[in-house]
Amino acid sequence: MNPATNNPTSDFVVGLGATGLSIARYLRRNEQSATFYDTRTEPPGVDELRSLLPNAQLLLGSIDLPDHVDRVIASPGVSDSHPILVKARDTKVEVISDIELFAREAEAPFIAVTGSNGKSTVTTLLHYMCKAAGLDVLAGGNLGEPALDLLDKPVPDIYVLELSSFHLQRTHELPAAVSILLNISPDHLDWHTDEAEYRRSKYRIYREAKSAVYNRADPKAKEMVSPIDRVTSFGIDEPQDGHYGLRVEDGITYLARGETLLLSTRDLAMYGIHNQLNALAALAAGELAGLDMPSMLSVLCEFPGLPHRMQFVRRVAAVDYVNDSKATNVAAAVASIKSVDGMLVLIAGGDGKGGDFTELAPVLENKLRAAVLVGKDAGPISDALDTVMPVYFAGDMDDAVQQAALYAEPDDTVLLAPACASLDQYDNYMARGDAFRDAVVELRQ
Ligand code: UMA
Ligand code: ADP
Repeated sequence: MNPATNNPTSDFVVGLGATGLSIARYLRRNEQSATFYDTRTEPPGVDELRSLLPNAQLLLGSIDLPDHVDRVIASPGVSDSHPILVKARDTKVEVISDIELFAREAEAPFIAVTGSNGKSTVTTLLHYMCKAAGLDVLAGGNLGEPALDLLDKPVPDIYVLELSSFHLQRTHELPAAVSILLNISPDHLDWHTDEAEYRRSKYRIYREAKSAVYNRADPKAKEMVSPIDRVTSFGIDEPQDGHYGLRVEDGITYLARGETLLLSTRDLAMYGIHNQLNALAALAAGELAGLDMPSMLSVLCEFPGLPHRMQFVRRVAAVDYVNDSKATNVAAAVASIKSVDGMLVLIAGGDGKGGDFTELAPVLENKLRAAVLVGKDAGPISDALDTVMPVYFAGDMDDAVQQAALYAEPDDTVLLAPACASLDQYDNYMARGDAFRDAVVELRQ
């Protein structure tokens, strides 16, 4: 027992953001404390930590891992290459995520959702589907509300957790009732050592799953779920018995389970093929969680998608303006470009996180009226688009939208799908999407 913290183990919490504060609340509920640390000298959350745990030790800036530490609980934003975490690993100190603590303590089953893209959409669909089926449900994790804060509420029938690769990398036990891996494409290569490590962290979601949903297009996922008793696949092809996919009958595309047609994609309230896949994955997971089909389908008919994901903003001078600010990596931008019919003016750019922009050019072939690029990685994106010119540069979002309006022709779409994180110019993707919307609202008809 460390007398300074009242803990049976001497915990060292890294990060004073949303996760760090949720860990502080969790420790306080358990009448424990810890040493808190943030790599920044002026992090957020200091005042809240002081009021939650007045006696907790707080260390800031560049320091060495103290000798007495026997467990590190690390916030997702801090990568394993940070010297504190390197030292922890080298000295065999356990490093865990907040999700590991959640999984150890949760008294209700949980559904775990990951993937490079579509996580928030599927987590939210499952949240609403559970509700529609009459279950008491709480959702959180990467979606917004930190997982440990969910434990401070009355125990529900089920939890739905959105998990990032950062979470999964440091989660060793995850006995999810249902685990879902939607897709994997390169992302967060500024956090992970390389793409292989990023992929490995995603597949960790299946390790202790009681049942699993996998994407048929990913052979590695199929291999990873093979030890699990109850597995269901989803994909855009025709599904075999008991699995989910798309079927076309009389020219109409349907979401289907085996040979059973469930819902015409025209009745799906969300937009784009990627959202058809998200809907299929949610249905597969909902079935494994015991939800009834009519409740699940009613949600698919009503849920229009989350803000900043293929969100229609306004039609000006016969041009549609669509906000997909949450397309923060190349694969997401590819999915949103594919879901636009006709010609488009693309607004892209920001912090590319080490992503490879060359995949944008093929999907923009014969579809790009013009690209308007902003932010830190406008240059590399421009290089990658040299086969599908024209490309223009803009200083900020107002400039980008005004230029886009000049280049767009009637019936085109102006699409904000940045293929990059927003953090070089905005607090987050929502602020970027809001800036786009505000600029569009200013346009004259
Ligand atoms: N930071 C430091 N030093 C520290 C701690 C943090 O510089 O000691 C920086 C990080 O590098 C990062 C920022 O502070 O830029 C926030 O990091 P954090 O780990 O404190 O983040 P939280 O505020 O706890 O928010 C985290 C998730 N953020 C990240 O994974 C970066 C949130 O997901 C999540 O909603 C929240 O926990 C609650 O679970 C956001 C996110 O961007 C939406 N996630 C990534 C994504 O979706 O692409 C994975
Ligand atoms: P995440 O939480 O994984 O970031 P979201 O549901 O918030 O995912 O969607 C983010 C963006 O990813 C969307 O705006 C869209 O551009 C893209 N997207 C969503 N679902 C998929 C999918 N299944 N496949 C590819 N891209 C997708």
